[in-house]
Amino acid sequence: MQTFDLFSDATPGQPEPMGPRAFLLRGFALPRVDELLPAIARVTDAAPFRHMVTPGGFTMSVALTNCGTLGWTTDRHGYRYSRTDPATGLPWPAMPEAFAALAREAAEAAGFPRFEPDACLINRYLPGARMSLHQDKNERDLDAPIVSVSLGMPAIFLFGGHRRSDKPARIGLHHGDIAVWGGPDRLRYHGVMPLSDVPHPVLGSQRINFTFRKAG
Ligand code: MD3
Ligand code: FE
Repeated sequence: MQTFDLFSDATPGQPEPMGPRAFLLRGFALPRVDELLPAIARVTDAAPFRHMVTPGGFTMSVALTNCGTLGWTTDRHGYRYSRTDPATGLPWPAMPEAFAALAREAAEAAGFPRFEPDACLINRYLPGARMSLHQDKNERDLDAPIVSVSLGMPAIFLFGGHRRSDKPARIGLHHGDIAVWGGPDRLRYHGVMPLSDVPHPVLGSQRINFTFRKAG
């Protein structure tokens, strides 16, 4: 069953600019949620969420998995993209067609036509989980945008500048929102504030974010 929020009968809003080539597409994923949730379940049945360790030796509060040709991983040796799940040695699950189509449409709406992601990182936040300020720079093709889909509980996204010391803006990300970053905004520092427990009617006490990239 599809559930709707107060604004779901409004025509989709214009992309909201967050930077020169960074846009927030409020509610863009809502018409697809009924396809996305079973697709996520198929991925996580084959490659369950797990907490990885950073090169500095900290266990991440966010649990993650991947689908697509390449998956993002971290361990004591560093961050990298891998064709296989380190837990099983098997290839990551294929990227569901519903995922790839949504990522392409969102990128196009934000001015990045012909986006063909080969990696989809799926992050799961439970209450208290956070992501400290960082840059995403393990991808070979830094000209391709990043597309991020938020589902479940809301989060406060921190959108910084090109130096770690630049004071970040705080942006609320809600169920169904998609953000797209490219060009000069691609390497901006960003993070997520510790998640408050405001259970979502469908997903409960969790936030799921999936991020599409061209990594190879
Ligand atoms: C902004 N994930 O997995 S959305 C990550 O909500 C990550 O799980 C967050 O940061 C999350 O690396 C934030 C994705 C995102 C990705 C790349 C960006 C935001 C970005 C690059 C530049 C600016
Ligand atoms: Fe990131």
